[in-house]
Amino acid sequence: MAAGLFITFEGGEGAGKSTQVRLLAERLRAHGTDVVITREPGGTPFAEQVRALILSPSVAEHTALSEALLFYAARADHIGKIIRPAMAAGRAVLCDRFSDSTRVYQSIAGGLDRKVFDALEQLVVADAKPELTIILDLDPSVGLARAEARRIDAASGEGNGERNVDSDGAGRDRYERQALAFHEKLRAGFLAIAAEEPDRCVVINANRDASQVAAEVWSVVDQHLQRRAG
Ligand code: T5A
Repeated sequence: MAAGLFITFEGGEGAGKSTQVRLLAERLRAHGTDVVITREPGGTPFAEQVRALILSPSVAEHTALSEALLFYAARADHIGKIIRPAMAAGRAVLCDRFSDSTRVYQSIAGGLDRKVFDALEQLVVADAKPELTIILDLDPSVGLARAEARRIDAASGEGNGERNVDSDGAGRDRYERQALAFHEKLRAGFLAIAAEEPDRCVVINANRDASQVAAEVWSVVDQHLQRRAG
């Protein structure tokens, strides 16, 4: 793709992706970089509609292929309307989850054939791949507890409750309701991707204060930018 910067954040539930996207954006903006913050599923009106359907606890039962096709339908719109234009304009795109989440949730943990995943990835993403992926690694029980604490804050009016649109009566979306073993599989899946693609992926220990995590994220991004410039 063209000259812009495309960084994705990946990891399990409550690992701190949205928090770190926001903190990195602040830091890049302070250095004069034009930043676009976006997320998946979502990022465009159509993709947000698909998000509401996929994450709804009341969505009818469906196959892993149907689910993957929905994620890629949303992704095609997101890439075409947001990611490619921002990259062409030389902007920095920070995306909260992207294709690695499909590979982990729908393929590694969900059973979608790897060849089907690769074919969809080639068809929809092609060269619109992130040049850097930060994987926030955290014991899933800690991440789920953080998500739970946020729900309690939102219910008591202290949080913004932004994610409740996707959730059930208890405030959890369809994936957060899965058993711990599923979440352990996700964690192993993200670590396997990082081991397979060390040039693109960096694993960061997310079991620390958000400011400590942010400092390491910045160090990784700074090194990446220096390598790129040199
Ligand atoms: N999905 C997505 C797929 O199955 N396939 C796909 O292809 C894609 C793209 C998206 C769901 O869709 C699935 C994966 C997901 O299940 P979502 O609501 O976007 O749903 O879910 P998450 O991305 O997991 O979002 P979360 O909000 O749950 O997690 P984050 O973004 O990792 O965490 P964040 O930053 O919102 O923080 C959570 C809470 O912890 C606190 C925050 O203040 C917040 O309250 N926190 C910390 N607390 C202590 N220490 C730290 N270091 C902290 N950092 C943040």
